[in-house]
Amino acid sequence: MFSKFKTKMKEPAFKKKFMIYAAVMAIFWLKMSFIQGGIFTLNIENANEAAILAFNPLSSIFLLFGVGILLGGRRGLLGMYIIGSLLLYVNVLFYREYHDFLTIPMLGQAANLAGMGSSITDILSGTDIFLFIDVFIAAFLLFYLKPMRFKSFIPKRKEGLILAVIAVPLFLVNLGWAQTERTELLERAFDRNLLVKYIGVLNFHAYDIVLQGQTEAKKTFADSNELVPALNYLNEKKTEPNSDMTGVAEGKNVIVLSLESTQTFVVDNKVNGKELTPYFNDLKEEGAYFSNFYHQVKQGRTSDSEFMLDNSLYGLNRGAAFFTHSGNEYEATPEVLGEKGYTSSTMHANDETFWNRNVMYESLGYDEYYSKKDYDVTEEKSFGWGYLDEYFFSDSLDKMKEMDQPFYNKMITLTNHHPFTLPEDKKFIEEGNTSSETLNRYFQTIRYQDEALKQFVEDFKKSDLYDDTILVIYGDHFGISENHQQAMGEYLDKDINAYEQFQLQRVPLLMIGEGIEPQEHDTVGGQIDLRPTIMNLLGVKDENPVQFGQDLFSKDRREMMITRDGGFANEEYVGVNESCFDRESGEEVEADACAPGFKQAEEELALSDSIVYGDLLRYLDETEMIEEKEKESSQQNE
Ligand code: GP9
Ligand code: MN
Repeated sequence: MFSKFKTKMKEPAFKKKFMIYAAVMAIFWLKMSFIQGGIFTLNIENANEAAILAFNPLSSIFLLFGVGILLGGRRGLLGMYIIGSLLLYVNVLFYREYHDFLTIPMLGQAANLAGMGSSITDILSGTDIFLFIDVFIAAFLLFYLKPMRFKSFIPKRKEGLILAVIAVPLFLVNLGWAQTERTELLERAFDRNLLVKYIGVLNFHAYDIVLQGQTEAKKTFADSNELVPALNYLNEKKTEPNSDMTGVAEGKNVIVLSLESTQTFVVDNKVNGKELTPYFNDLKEEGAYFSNFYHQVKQGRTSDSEFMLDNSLYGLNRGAAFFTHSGNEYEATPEVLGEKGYTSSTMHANDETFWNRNVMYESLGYDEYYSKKDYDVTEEKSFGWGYLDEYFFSDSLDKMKEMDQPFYNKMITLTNHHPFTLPEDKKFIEEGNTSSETLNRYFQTIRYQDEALKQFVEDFKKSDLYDDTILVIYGDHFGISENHQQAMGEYLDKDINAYEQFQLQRVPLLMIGEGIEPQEHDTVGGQIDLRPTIMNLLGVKDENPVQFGQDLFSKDRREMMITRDGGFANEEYVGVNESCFDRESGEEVEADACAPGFKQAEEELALSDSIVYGDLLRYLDETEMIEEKEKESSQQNE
């Protein structure tokens, strides 16, 4: 094929035609590269990323122009050039205003766009006209250039098809290359800025359309009957919360503090003879501390833990519900508490688009979202992922002091995030000395976080808020992955088998406040249980029946924690990857012993998925009405 191409290139007419194609594509590529590299701020971190950014427009250009030619020859090509240019320009405008990229669910969010409408004159710039000069050049090249002995440029359908087909390998190369920087880029889909950086803004739109199509299809085929199995299951498994704890914190503020990548193994543990969390170790004596509490997140990481906290529904096995199902109807904690007079807010000093939080928090009913732009983020006060925790904490406390009470406020720390790096003067202990650099540094960032926590809790105790507030602190997920098993084994001085790896998924949970007795609890639970536990402390009757968690203080709770990949821990066993272990001793036992646990895990996860994929909470009122009527008629019959 290549030799055929070479002979064709010798024909002057073909050569000129080829050059026109190349020139039209090149000017579009130049413009797109300028927009992606010069107008969007995508934080290009190294030469590899810069090269990916330069390469990623190519596949979309081949596809766009190929389809244009297929549909309408030369006119089609120019038509697609104009459409592509307009799409880029809309993104430029949207980005200027929101620092974000348009998605289909966002198009449906009239408020966002209305907000943009009011400020449209502010975001238009006179120099934007330069972003369209190339359109005229393209039109000239396509329609008015009459090279010698070459009347006009007439693209053939076959050429359109070839261009469109070439787009496929170009995209695959792009994706493979991008995955050298970020694994599972499309599956994890955590941030639009990252996606655009790696696959380009036009491919991002194509990806968004596919994602939306899948979501819509599942939703469209769902109906209210599908809610019934979940309601029956939850009804059957229902346990009453601990009545002694009901309302002990009635009317109080709630601060939920999510500690980044904080695992239970650091609690009461040392490195080089120094405690890793000296402050937390003492603090936990002041409240209810749960030592068998697990994170239950999957690809959605922090956002999955937030999803469970606020909905008591499981995150998804693939992708992040925050990203894929932000358009669902939810009846989440902020909304339920809002009906009881609470104001709600969430604080996290990262980009507001990360994990699609700016969109999802609205769906969950948060009144306020304080993100990076609301903090005094300067270079001196930042490192690694951004704003250092100590400053995040102090700014946040100031904000809370001004809030309308009672409030429900979630804070999410950032510094103790992979790759666990710190400025020299924030390293309060020596690095560890295991074979993993990551783990060695993790000890230092954990220690730093503990110091920041100390400053926060001590200031909070001195503030007027303290008496009227309960504080719930939990770890969002693991920081040290399975890849560092060997080093973990060196540190903990034991062999890290499947059981130990499972037990390492425990994260600390501590609840402090008047009425919460200081005590260590060993009940087996997870993030799914946070909402019912908090609601019971507040004495709020949560009318949403679709919750998979149970009150952690309940005396007859089920002692069961299900991980997103179908593993579980219950009172007796730990079931993981078809193996079964005695939970206390860690000895492997007959697989049969775990069969009921695995079965329940599978059933429960499938039911939770059916709710999220089918957007079934939108039928909640309808189903409840039917149930009410059934109840009434059965009472009348009696
Ligand atoms: C980013 C922070 C970290 O905003 O939540 O995300 P993670 O990678 O931990 O999910
Ligand atoms: Mn996290």
